[in-house]
Amino acid sequence: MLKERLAYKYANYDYTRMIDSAQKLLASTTHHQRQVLLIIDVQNDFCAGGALAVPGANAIVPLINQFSAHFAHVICTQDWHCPGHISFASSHPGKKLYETIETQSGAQMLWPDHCVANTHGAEFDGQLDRARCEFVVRKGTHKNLDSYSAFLENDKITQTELHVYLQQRELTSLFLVGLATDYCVAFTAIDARKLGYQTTLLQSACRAIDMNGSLERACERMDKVGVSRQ
Ligand code: VGL
Ligand code: ZN
Repeated sequence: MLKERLAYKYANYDYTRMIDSAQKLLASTTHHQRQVLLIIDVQNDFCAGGALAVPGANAIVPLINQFSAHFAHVICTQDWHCPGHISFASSHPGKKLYETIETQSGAQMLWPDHCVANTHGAEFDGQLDRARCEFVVRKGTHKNLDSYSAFLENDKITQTELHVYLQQRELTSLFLVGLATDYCVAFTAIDARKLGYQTTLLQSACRAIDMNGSLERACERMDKVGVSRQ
């Protein structure tokens, strides 16, 4: 009797479908939980009025804020140099802005002084919503070593904390936005692919410096290693 009653009762439940939909939900949740919005260098010096202002930088900030709301994880990077940094033209008397010099870690483009640690220029743009930012990565912090990538500095040996942070949390899928597409965004995306991350550039929320074909070259290099550009 009981068996029949139970059979009747449970006949109303379609367990296969319930398990199936639960698994789907779990799979999609898990996937979402592994996705990170990586906001590259949205700092005053790269925005309007900054020392190395990227054209159109301010226009992407509201879009980045909208993206932030939809990600389970949000991480920001900061270009963070000491005074007299090797990447500053002013540190090399006789050398001009945007000239390339040879250093121990390879070719180095010379930039205006920018993103000096603990100055206004290094702060995040005031319009950037960081309410959901869980981790900040600083790069280029060594005086004699520049870093475009948020993973590996330009000597290709020195690592930031980013890879370890992501690995420990099993965050495997990265969506990149920010500045500048052809430098820090591209270098970060390429290293991300080399380290095995699924990597997507959200191009509408990136802006480039684009000097002497640098954007086109960066896009080619990204395509070659399997960065998805959307
Ligand atoms: C960057 C040049 C120098 C960047 C940083 O964030 O793309 N570009 N330092
Ligand atoms: Zn820099």
